[in-house]
Amino acid sequence: MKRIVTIQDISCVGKCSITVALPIISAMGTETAILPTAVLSTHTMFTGFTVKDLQDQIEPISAHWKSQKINFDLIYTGYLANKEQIELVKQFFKEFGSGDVLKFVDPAMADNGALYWGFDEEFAKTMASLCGEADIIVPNLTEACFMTDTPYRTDYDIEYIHATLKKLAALGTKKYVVITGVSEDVSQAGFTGLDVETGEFFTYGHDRIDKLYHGTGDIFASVTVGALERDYNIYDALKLAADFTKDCVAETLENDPEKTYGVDFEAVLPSLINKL
Ligand code: PXL
Repeated sequence: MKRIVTIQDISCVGKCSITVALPIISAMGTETAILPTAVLSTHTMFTGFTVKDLQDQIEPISAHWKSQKINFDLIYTGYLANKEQIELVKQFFKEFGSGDVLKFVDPAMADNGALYWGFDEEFAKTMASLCGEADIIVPNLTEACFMTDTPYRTDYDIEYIHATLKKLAALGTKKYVVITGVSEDVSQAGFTGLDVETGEFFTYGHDRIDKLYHGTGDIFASVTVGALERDYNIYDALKLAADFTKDCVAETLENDPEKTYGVDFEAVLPSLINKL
């Protein structure tokens, strides 16, 4: 059985990061190891949340895994709380990421034109350097803009998206750079990407649901990783992820439209598994 490791926080309530990645990737049939970087009572969009930093555990956990000859087919990183954690992940890439191991980075740090609580532009630049060491990156448009010094636009066109993808590729990502949530048909959501090796752009669009929920980027990234581990090609993996994320948003809109945290992916997970 394939085994991946995901490196991100545990938000105990919030339906994001590890509490999304672990159930989804496991249900898709891949062993999912976790390297938690922090424990928060909720994600950072709540007020008054607690945080216990676990970054002093990254090195000893890695050393133990090395001593046990544990390795991974893919390393998936999501929300990282500070620049030091990003540097520790780079070290982890060196130790566990050689050969065929895919390095998949979701630079979860911003949305809707703004950085999340606690992050600044310097953090975004450090995240950009991690993206440069990855094989696949899946920023949303806001994250892509922060990492490439591109003014964020809501009235974008495909030329702007392609230009931003080229700037992302210049960070050094080896295989695919993808901007999530944008499609060639700008009235639609989906994704647009660039195959760095061939220089070809690709895109997929579906009807846009005008409602923002937290953690949808983590759902998207997790399904993509789960599908890649089932040997889907990149386009089919991203398409599966985009459709599933849309279904999760639609489900949540029906159940609990004012929900302030993650989407109701649990209700839609069986239909994802049936599609595989
Ligand atoms: O889904 C991204 C995410 C993950 N983890 C924490 C967050 C967020 C977004 O705000 O706060 C702790």
